[in-house]
Amino acid sequence: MKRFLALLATCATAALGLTALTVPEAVAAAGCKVDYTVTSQWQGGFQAGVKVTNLGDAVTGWTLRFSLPDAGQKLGQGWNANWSQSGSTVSAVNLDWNRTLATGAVADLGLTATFTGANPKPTAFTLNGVACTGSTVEPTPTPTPTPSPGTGTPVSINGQLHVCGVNLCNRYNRPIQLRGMSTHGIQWFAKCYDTASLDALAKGWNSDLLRIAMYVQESGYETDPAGFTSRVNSLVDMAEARGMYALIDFHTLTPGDPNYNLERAKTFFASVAARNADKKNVIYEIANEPNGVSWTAIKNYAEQVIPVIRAADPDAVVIVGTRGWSSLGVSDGSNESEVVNNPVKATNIMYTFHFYAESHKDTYRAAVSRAASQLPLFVTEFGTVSATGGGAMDRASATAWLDLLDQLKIGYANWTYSDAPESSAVFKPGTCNGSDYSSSGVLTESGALIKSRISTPDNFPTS
Ligand code: IDC
Repeated sequence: MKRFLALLATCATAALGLTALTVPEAVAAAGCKVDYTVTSQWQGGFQAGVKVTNLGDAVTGWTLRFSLPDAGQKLGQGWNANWSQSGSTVSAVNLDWNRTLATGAVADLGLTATFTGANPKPTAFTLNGVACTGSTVEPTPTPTPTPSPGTGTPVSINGQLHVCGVNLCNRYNRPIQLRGMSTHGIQWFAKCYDTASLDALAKGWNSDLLRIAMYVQESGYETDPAGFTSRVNSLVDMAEARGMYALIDFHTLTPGDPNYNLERAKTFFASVAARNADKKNVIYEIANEPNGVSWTAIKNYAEQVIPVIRAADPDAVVIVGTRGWSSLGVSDGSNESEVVNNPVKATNIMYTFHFYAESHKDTYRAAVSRAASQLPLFVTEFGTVSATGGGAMDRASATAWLDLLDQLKIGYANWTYSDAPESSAVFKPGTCNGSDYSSSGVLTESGALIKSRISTPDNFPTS
């Protein structure tokens, strides 16, 4: 059958008088099937999943096209492909990691769009120019492989990460959860991040990531841009050498409007993105906790900083802070809908959610539960204590949070991997003067709980 189709293709090529040289590398698929589902709809907008099954020969490089029947339908954001719209035609071109589509394989794409009329379903789906009418021809079912846990470090197993729908996916395009630690302000606690402490974090703690909290104010980046950029880069290298992901946190806090630091952010991210572009372990967090500022202003900031990162490092995941100290707006009396209804115009991005277990409970958990089916979320910072970073640990709330994040496969970093004299620190004061970062004697109450949670096996899927 395949040979017959190949022959047909050859005949068609010959009949059109084309030479072999004009046949693009991405050959036409012989057939395809599209499952298009509106997964949520709100006033004037919707999100849809588009599953494309290749029923023809394997292709390396593909373009999906379809037509939006209503003039009011306009593409917003798309993921797992490069999306564009011209007139009523929408195109989705493969990304590097999903360019190969074997016979029977599925490309799982998604998009958001606005609409004004009845929101009819798209029509005239084609894959590499071939109509996707394949609902009658079912591909030979390929058994779904059982995920087998990989051996190696988090980075050697998972490789370059990307956002897939609402999840963070590894190089096998499987959702993963990263669990790890945040530094304290590197301007104050530099001594806590040396060979011994990072060895312990990677091995004794089995941490998947190191969040590098580079404060911008409070004696941080603004006082010595070159010095802090270089400190961040060397921590990225130390994480990489130990197989951990590095989350570069542009730790804005006061003032709360990230636009106050817009020019600094552009300068900083242009530099770190160019320097680390070839690494697989870097994730960019562009604004720690916007506060006292609208979502629109945060979104404007993101839409100026993200292109700077993309220009230098096109495939890295970028995480965008949210309103109300990265509470998805909840701490300002709003909620996730302001983001869902007005997402940042960029692909391969996630949104930040932060919590402190003693201060943020059921209302916040409810918001995360709702938002998790609509937005890619990453808890880049959380504490088991109160939002001051101190006070008693709230074990019940912290456990409820961590169970929820595990269940939703939402990645997280705990505040802080340091010996700061406050209950959110995982080490007792003075620990960073020595070289023991693993024994139970150096841990605070929060440290013991957090270590027990993040050191369990990851079982990252490898197929
Ligand atoms: C706190 C530190 C504290 C420091 C203060 C400075 O724990 O030692 O003096 O910052 O601004 C956040 C922030 C984070 C805070 C933390 C605890 O992202 O910078 O760290 N927190 O207050 N958001 C909610 C809580």
